[in-house]
Amino acid sequence: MHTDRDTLFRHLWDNYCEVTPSAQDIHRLLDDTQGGDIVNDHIALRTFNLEKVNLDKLAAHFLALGYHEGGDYHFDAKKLYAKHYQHPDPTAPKVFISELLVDQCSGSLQSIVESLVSQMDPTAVTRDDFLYSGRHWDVDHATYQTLLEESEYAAWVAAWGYRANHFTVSINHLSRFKTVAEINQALKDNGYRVNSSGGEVKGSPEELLEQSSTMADRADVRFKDQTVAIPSCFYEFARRYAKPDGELYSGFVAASADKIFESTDSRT
Ligand code: OOG
Ligand code: NI
Repeated sequence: MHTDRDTLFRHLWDNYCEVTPSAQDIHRLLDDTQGGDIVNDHIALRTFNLEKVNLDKLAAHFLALGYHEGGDYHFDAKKLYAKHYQHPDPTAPKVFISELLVDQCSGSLQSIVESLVSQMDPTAVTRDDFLYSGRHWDVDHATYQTLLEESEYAAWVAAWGYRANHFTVSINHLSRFKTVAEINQALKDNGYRVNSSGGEVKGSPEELLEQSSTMADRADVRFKDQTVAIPSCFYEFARRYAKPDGELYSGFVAASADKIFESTDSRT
């Protein structure tokens, strides 16, 4: 298990940037105009709810670093369940981990996912590098397409495996950009696509969280039979508001998260 949080997040960031060149460019765009450091609000990870690799197995890496469980979230239509984790150190990025409820999916999806996960070394999930170790199975492009028809999320995890699905800039810590709308405008001015599912700004001050995200980059995946460019990872922006007690809200908003999941869906 990791003993050093900064090292883990540095590895996660480097691994994420390998398939998300726009994140580095946007990071630079924000840096250039601020002259300061970018603070990460949160990262997100995805998995299947099979015993070998479920949400709790991923969460264990963060619990070992002193994180504790925050809220939990249900996404019935997408057959997903998620929990968030936060650290007593307020500068530590929060972590949003979701899992596909495989048992609620079709028999064919269940057997595909089970056969992928069965290829995995059972000790891999506890290794220090697991959270940025990518795919532990061989999968052909046709199988990816079959999964895509039923669950874009399942197809994404099958193709990419274990890695940060996105990093999220804390708008609260930026100096020039103050609102999600301003960031969205700057992104569009620079040629990026903003996820517009449910509106470009997700959430509201009343919900204590406003968010937006880019549509995922595309990067090459080496499938068993061929190499194909598919949606990889995206960049997100979050602005948090204070609760009545004066502390910034630290949870997530399920209705917004539901739409942010679609940032890897090139069909929308
Ligand atoms: C997570 C989507 C939800 C948020 O901030 O609400 C999310 C994902 O796409 O894996 O990131
Ligand atoms: Ni997010």
